[in-house]
Amino acid sequence: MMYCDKTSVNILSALLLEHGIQDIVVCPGARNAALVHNFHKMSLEACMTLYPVTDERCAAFVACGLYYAKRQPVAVCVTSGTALLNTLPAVAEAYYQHIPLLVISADRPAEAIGQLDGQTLPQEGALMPYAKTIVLNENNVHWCERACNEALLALRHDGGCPVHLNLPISRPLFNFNVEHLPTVRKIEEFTPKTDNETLPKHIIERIFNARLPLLVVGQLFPKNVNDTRSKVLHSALDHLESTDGILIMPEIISNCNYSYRTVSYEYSDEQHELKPDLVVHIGGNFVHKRLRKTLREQECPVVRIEERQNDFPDTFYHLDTIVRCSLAGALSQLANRLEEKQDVVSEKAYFKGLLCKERNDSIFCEAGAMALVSEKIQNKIQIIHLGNSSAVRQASHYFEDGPDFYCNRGVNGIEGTLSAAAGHALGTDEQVCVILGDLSFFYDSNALWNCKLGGNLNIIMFNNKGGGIFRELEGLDASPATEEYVSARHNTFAKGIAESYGAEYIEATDYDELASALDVMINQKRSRPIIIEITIKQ
Ligand SMILES: Cc1ncc(C[n+]2csc(CCOP(=O)(O)OP(=O)(O)O)c2C)c(N)n1
Repeated sequence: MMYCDKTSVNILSALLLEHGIQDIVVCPGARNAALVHNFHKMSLEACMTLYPVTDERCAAFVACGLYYAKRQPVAVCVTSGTALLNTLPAVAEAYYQHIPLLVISADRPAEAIGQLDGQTLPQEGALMPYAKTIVLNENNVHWCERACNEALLALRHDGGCPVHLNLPISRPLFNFNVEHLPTVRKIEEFTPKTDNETLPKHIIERIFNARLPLLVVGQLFPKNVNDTRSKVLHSALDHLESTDGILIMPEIISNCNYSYRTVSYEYSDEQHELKPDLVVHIGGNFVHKRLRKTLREQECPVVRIEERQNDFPDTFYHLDTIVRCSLAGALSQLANRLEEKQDVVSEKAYFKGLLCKERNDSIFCEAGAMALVSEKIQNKIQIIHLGNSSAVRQASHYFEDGPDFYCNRGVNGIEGTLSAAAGHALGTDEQVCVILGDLSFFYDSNALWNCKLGGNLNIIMFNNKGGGIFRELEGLDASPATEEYVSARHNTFAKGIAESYGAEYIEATDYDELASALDVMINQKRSRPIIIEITIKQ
């Protein structure tokens, strides 16, 4: 007997075994037949026990009963439509009794939902609020591995809970011609029992024994006097950096003092392959695409240190362990254990050598203007908000570490950059500077409609008459819609807005004007915000 030919079903089957699921209650149906077929084959090979139950409402309660007897996570597999809804009473019961009940539902592919197909209803979220849905993609191996692991590990969260795994399965449904289940990536999860425990010993030893361990740092808050957590976290990172026992690659918005490396990586020679043998991943959103791409392409295992209970970021596609513990604690623990590694020292030297911050003064361009802005305000203004799109990218090429960098990078929206900076300026007596593009500025210009704003809000807007980032995207220039509809080209200026809201306004159209505008911004006291509009010819 062979396995079915569905990638998602075969990955799930293999991971059920890896995670030790031994009991599955199965219900009849065509859409879930490939699942039931695989489970049947696995039961014949004595890997698991199948319990056929026709009524899905009973089936899910039978699964609860199996848990009472065995105290091991248990699964129920149902077909699409109301079959899934009928598991809801047992799922609610499982929720309140902390029963690790995995509901595996087969589904129609997304295009069939709402199209009057048989046995079809929206299945995602159907068991909420008692069980969250994790959806698989039929053919995407990375997605299936991550999602199956996430679901199987989530069963043990909160002392045990129900989880819903939904598998869209398309026709043909009944090809059984695959000889072996695939070799799958099992992800391990560690949650220390007490707050004082952090990384498990074997993870520390893996990092210690790696030739070139790489710590990739996404967005982190800068240190702040009112925030002990960030202070402790950054001093742990600095301590770790001083060991030379791990190569740290942070971004400008990680607010670490070695962020040049990530941007230097963009300049690095194709011949210079960064080949870590272990990646440790911390922090939030990551801006630089080249490093992310490299790590996705390499077969290098990733350990994620995650403070949240439910997040499961497999950003680099090779997650093999997720440790849910205090980040600062974990990094301090590592810093105390790690020792200098030759490969780390030479990679650090390589990236330092790549630093290139020269600007070409012959044409007034965004890069040159950003270089001048960074030169002028670097040591004068401590709090800098960066707009999404080009601002955060350009800034990381020119600013040195030192200021506190903020960015609405959680979801990269352009709508609230100015408002967040305005809020920051309202909450502090220090100077706050926000650097952003024109669409971001005009979108959020209502932020200035606030009579409480004082002279500590400094706005530097790059007006390139539209979403400049779209002009850089390879291939998009082939579309005649790009300028008018994608970049949203416009001819709007901030002068009138500044007048309406009582802000000071200076336009800069070349380097000299920009330099003197920045001098005014830095040196003159004022009672209302200032806007420098850098107009770049397109
Ligand atoms: C709320 C929201 N709408 C749309 C987008 C999609 N988007 C990403 S970048 C961008 C253009 C931003 O233009 P601008 O602020 O002028 O910066 P530039 O691209 O010129 O650097 C847009 C519209 C978004 N990120 N957020």
